[in-house]
Amino acid sequence: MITFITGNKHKVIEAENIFKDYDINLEHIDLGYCEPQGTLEEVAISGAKYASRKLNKPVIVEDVGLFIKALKGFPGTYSSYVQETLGNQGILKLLDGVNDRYAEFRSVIGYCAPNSEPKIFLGKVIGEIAVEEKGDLGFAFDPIFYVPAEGKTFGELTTEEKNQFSHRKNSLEKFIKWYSIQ
Ligand code: ITT
Repeated sequence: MITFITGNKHKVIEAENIFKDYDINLEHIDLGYCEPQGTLEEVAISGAKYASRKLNKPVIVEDVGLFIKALKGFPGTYSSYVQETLGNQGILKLLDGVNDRYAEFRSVIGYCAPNSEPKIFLGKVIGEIAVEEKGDLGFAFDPIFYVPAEGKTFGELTTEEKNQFSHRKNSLEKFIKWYSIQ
């Protein structure tokens, strides 16, 4: 049994859909942990270590950032705050008239068991910031994250479709591969 520590129910739905193909039981607890300001990796390491000690169970946590090239990687590690303040419309305004719309989602999974040190797994997906919001599936930045190969935003993809190649799929799959041979 692995416990996924998150306050985001959309992450849980996606993770459950990814884990269902494997023989690993996943439970979910919203523990709330203090996130230090730092890289995605630092946040995942400290969160996983804290939660595994606190619950005395093996846990995973996930820290995500949207990195927009034309904004020099912003909002990156500030993604949560920016989603709550500027929102998608604010990001579209910042990119008004900008041609290079390259962006990446990065997901870092931190895993830790009570008596060991944390490990991290990075997954990415590349795409572009759309010129307008599209789709009402997914959550947060999904309606403005356009995937050229699909011709759609994440907001227009079902959970199953997004889970074929998302940042979360890639980080969780790396974790699952490693975990399965422990
Ligand atoms: P935790 O409790 O797991 O920390 P959170 O929602 O605070 O949940 P993050 O800090 O990892 O998650 O995410 C930073 C921001 O990016 C936040 O606003 C998320 O809603 C958003 N986000 C994360 N994954 C996303 C995805 O797959 N699609 C769109 N937005 C996403």
